[in-house]
Amino acid sequence: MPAHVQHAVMPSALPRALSPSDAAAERFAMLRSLERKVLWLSAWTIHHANHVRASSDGLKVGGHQASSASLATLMTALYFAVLRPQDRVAVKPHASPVFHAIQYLLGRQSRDKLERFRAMGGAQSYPSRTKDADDVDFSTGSVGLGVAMTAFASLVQDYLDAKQWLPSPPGRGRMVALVGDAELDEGNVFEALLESWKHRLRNLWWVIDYNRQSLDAVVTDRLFGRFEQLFHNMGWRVITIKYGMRLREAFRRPGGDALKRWIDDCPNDLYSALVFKGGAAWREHLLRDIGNVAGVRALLDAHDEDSLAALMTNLGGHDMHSVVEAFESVEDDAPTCFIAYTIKGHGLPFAGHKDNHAGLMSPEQMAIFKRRMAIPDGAEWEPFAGLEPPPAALQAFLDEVPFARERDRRRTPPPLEVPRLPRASTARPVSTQESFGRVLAALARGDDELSRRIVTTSPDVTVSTNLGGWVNRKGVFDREGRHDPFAAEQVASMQRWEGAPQGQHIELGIAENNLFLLLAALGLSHSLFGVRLLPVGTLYDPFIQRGLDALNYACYQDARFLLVATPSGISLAPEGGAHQSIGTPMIGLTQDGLASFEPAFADELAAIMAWAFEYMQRDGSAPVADDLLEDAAGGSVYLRLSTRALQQPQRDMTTSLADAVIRGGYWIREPAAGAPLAIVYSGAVATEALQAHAALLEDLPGAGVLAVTSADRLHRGWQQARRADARGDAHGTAHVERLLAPLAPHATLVTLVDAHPATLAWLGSVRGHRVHPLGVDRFGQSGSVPELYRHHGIDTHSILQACARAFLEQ
Ligand SMILES: Cc1ncc(C[n+]2csc(CCOP(=O)(O)OP(=O)(O)O)c2C)c(N)n1
Ligand SMILES: [Mg+2]
Repeated sequence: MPAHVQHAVMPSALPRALSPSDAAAERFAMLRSLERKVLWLSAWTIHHANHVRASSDGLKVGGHQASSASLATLMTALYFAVLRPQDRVAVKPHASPVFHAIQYLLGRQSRDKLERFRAMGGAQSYPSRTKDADDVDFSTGSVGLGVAMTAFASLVQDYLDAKQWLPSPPGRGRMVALVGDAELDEGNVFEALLESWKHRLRNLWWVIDYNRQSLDAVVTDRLFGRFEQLFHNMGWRVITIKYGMRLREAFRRPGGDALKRWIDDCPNDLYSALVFKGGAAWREHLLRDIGNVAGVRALLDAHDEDSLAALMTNLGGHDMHSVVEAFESVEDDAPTCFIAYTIKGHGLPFAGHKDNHAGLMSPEQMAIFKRRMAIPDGAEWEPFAGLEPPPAALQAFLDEVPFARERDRRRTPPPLEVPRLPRASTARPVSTQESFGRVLAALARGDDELSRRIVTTSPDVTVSTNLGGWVNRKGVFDREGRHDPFAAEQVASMQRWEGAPQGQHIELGIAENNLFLLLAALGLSHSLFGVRLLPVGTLYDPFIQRGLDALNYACYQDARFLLVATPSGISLAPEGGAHQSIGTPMIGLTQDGLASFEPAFADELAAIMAWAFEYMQRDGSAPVADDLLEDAAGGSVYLRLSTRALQQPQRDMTTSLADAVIRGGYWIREPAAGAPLAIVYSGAVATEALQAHAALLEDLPGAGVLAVTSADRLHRGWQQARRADARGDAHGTAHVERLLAPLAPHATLVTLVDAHPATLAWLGSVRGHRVHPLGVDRFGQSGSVPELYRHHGIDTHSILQACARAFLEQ
């Protein structure tokens, strides 16, 4: 093991722990018993799922006994001794069985769900806020994201605290991540570290399960010194929990220094191999390397093979005293990283083996393990079977656990009312991006509850996504306040951005992962902290792809936010080929939890935004009439906007028009009954669609133009209607089915979008119409809008050509 972690900042409480009071001794006896139980239940849950429960399809069920064992001590200490109800935790994904075992012991997880681990409706493979029934704070699964999520949750907590909105008591909690050491390979962790330094984040604990193993391998020795330095550089306190009590005791004996040096110098992979091989192998290596140092031989002779193996694996992260002391040594709110030395598979037959990641104990190994745990047959799920303290004492201890003081840790504040949004229409041409900025700026001028709870954020594209007006009025959030020297020096600027605790815009660096993780945290504020926020995040549309996994992660947790992506497509024209987005509407179409829109006009956008602020707050408790889209459950919203200014229709946004816009589309030019042709467009290409239509009218007076405001919602409605059909449910017809009904059965749809043509091409399947899909499927050519539209075949001329071809084919 590397020596550079020598200056382990172990709390100085060692002597106190060695001569504990009776109460403390009792507490540790309880904690050690529970640790044993947690280890047993996690291993058994996985074993049961793989070996006892019949697999319905012959596929392996899986689960991670070794990764779970690695965290059994640390998680026992945290949940049963250290955490308080207001603390929030992201658990290393493959320690899910440990988490569920702890919840089971606290009476918050059922035996039935444990028995159905990884089965439909059972405890989830990785802790899930939305799919698990027990008390998951942050979902995990895609490594690195849960870790960073805690940083942004702490930022949200500070945001609420600065405005004195945080209910007190309980006041601020600690945001805790249980981090697999290989999770630190994920770049997003470092993006979050840097951002958390900028925001001077606090109440943040990252507990690194330093078992020196990843999935495939043992990690490089030289790596960890870098990490420790890095945390120091970012202003974190680092507490290394390296040796257990037994080892520390051995170090004080003659020969102990040499033993310590040997351990510190031992390469990670050799240490792991010896952990796996056991006592005889340790003895052989130690004798060969340091056997001639005074005292070493006697020190080794004092141990038989089992006790030598136990001594050499007595690392800090498996030593309850060391772990609890380390946690309890922290009394301030400084961000703290605990590097806990652990062994992957500790206490299991494959401990330390480099191939143990997905390793499962065989039935024979499990039988031996079960005997060692003193579990009688049939008592595998009994909470206290095989433990020394009497069940009543264990239960009494559990009843007093500080974390368990509050039973329901999820909050449900009531929704905020959404007032009428300001009219955003103008007589002059305007883009959806500009309209978005105008709606927000108008909201900022009001002082209603909605505008107080909107919080905006952007990864360094605040100005270029038109948030400037909003920020000028609402200010930038800064916990400690920050003056703008440009303003003080009276330098003329459009952006007057003082930083203040009251500010409602959170500035982020460019990393898009951070944007989505902050939206995830802001979008769970109601549930985590009891204060409802309406987060609005802006970025350039193509860079959704940079943070896509984090976006998916945010949606998976059911965080609620409004994502505004602009500019988009090739319509940004000379701004640059590298910033074009082609596939994002398909992301909008396929991303669960995200209702996606691409409006063309300002009045459509205003209707969608008003709906979005309400939709973001729904939780299924208020029914929605004719709810084919399952809108009662609510969700997040994605707006794909454009910088291209379009001539605006002069019309009233009636309730029925707004309703159609929200459902996903309306006839902006009604077709005649039995019309053989319709142009269908989405977004900024409305102008070309309408121009082509006007040119067609002479020859084809019945042709219509269908405005698609949400391909996503049209598609979803269609799918839901098909599913209802298959079930034999009486159901409403899908909106898209109704829209297309007037057309002739043999009609052609010429579809048009500044994005991949597949976005709308599926419309032909709704009623069996022929489709000519126009769109963009080549990336990166710069030019003016007319040049690019011609180049990609989405200009008026190309539409007319497609219409003409449609007739030749009919
Ligand atoms: C983003 C992502 N990539 C890959 C994986 C697959 N994976 C699951 S666990 C793991 C290794 C984890 O090692 P570590 O974090 O050290 O945890 P340990 O198993 O050692 O406890 C990998 C690569 C994943 N879950 N997420
Ligand atoms: Mg590891």
